[in-house]
Amino acid sequence: MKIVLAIIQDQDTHRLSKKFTENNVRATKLSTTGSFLKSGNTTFIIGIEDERVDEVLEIIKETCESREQYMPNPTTSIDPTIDTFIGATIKVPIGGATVFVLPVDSFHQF
Ligand code: 2BA
Repeated sequence: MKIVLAIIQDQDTHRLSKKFTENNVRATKLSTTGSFLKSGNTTFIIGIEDERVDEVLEIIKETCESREQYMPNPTTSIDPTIDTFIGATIKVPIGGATVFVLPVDSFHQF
C-alpha cells in the first residue's frame, strides 16, 4: 500500500473529489496553505493499493489544471515583517498538482 499526498488548487477540489468517488478511490481532504503565496490550497491524502497508484496519478493529472496567479512583488515590501506591499505584481505559475508517493508500513481500520 502507498499514501499519495496531492497538493492541488482549491478550484480543482470539487472535480477531483467527484472523480475519486466515481472511481472508488478513498481520500481525505485537508485545507492547507502554500507557504509562498500564503493562499489556500487543498491537500488530499489517498491510501491506495500499490497496483492502483498509477491510476490515481492519472486521475489527478487529467483533473488538475496549471494556472498563473499574480502577487505583489515581495522585493518591494515596505517592511518585511508585515504583509504590506507596494509596487509591481509578479506572475507566479502554479502547477496542476504537487504529488508525493510514500510507502505505508501497515494499515488498520478499527
Ligand atoms: P505555494 O508555496 O504557495 O507556491 C505557489 C507557487 O509559487 C509554486 O507553485 C511555485 O510556482 C511558486 N513558488 C513557490 N516557492 C517559490 C520560491 N521560493 N520562489 C519562487 N517561486 C516559488 P507549485 O510549485 O505548483 O506549488 C504549489 C503548492 O504546492 C505550493 O504553494 C505548496 O503549497 C505546495 N508545494 C510545492 N512544492 C512543495 C514541496 N516541495 N513540499 C511541500 N509542498 C510543496
